[in-house]
Amino acid sequence: MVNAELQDDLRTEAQRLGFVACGFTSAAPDPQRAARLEEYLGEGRHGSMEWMEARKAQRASPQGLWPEARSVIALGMSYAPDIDPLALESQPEKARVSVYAQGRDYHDVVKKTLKALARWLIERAPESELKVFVDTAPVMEKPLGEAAGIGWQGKHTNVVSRNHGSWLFLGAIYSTLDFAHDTPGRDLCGSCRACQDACPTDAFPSPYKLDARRCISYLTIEHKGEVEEDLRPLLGNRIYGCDDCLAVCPWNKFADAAHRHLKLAPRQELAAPDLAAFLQFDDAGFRQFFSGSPIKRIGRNRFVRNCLYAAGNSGSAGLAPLVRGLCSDDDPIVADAARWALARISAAP
Ligand code: B12
Ligand code: SF4
Ligand code: SF4
Repeated sequence: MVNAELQDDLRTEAQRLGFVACGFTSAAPDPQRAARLEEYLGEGRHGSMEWMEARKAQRASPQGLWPEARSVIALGMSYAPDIDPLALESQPEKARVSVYAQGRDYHDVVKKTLKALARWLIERAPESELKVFVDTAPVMEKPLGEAAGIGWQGKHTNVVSRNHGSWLFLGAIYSTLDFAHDTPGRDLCGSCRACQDACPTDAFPSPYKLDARRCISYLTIEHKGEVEEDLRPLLGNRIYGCDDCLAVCPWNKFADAAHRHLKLAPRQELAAPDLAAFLQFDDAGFRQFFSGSPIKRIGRNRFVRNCLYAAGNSGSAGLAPLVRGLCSDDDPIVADAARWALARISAAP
């Protein structure tokens, strides 16, 4: 067992580096966690994210990915906003970019900070080995975060923290060391169902379960083709991700933007951008504007597709000339979205 002093020092170092939450749990398999992943995949709730199915055994438990792992160090970094993320709901000609994507790519910021913490640990325990993860590896970061006590998986399925609400990015370090385990986070959702009621697309078949196929985050970021016509009006002006279920969580009252990691500050020009400007991006302009942003990942075509659905939903005749120009776009999915948007604008009262 790792001595208590090293474990305490590690928590302090995590905090010094900018993680607001740090907890420890076992790397051993947890049958309930594995069964719930199985159920999620079995019901097809992951949609076209085949990579979830492909590495199911590794995802189900830390030791499934790395048999030598003994402990998981779960970490949380705050990205608490200082403005109301829902404020642009009533301004249809503005584009809503979810809070998590308004600043620098969190993958880079969290990964870099995890690596700094990893270096610190290896210097003190050179005989040990570790691996660091954020988001992209087959790791179930949310249930591991809950098991390590940094919060609980709320009814919107994300980890909620008593101190930082729903605005935490998660990261994990798998280690060959035996750390003492923290007490798992206790579910404090109670009778609240604000997130369930706030979801514009009814993406929760029941509390604690998400059907990604209906989630705007999935539709605008992960989904490659055309979005089904009956879902398009529900996207509103959300062009990259969605914050609605997170933003209404009452535990956010304890979140404070002062605890946000310095490198996660939002870019001013993404706070209330005009749809009109985004509709004019060509490939080079898109890549230049979103350099260092997670948005760059989806490419110009999917981004403009999303902006066209939002333009259609705005019903704004002022956007019609730009939309009309995109009806003959080289990308058939963009052209389809433009035709849909134009029809919707024409039909608007
Ligand atoms: C795939 C994925 C998505 C998909 C699917 C999301 C999902 N809920 O599965 C999509 C694209 C929709 C998505 C959206 C978002 N994501 Co995402 N996503 C992931 C990813 C890569 C894997 C998640 C996963 O394993 N899903 C599989 C299912 C099985 O997991 P689950 O939701 O945990 O399912 C549990 C519950 O259903 C529960 N359960 C089931 N039945 C029951 C019954 C009861 C009674 C109870 C109590 C529980 C329970 O058990 C299951 C297993 O624990 C993680 C990163 C990672 N590697 O972990 C990020 C991650 C979850 N995403 C994150 C974020 C920030 C978002 C968005 C907020 C982004 C945005 N603003 O648009 C939205 C939030 C949408 C939402 N409400 O979940 C963060 C969440 C941080 C946090 N505090 O929890 C993560 C951890 C990335 C990170 N490193 O920070 N995401
Ligand atoms: S992110 Fe938006 S669409 Fe997805 S579950 Fe939450 S409220 Fe619903
Ligand atoms: S909004 Fe309510 S039900 Fe949803 S996660 Fe927060 S406390 Fe739980």
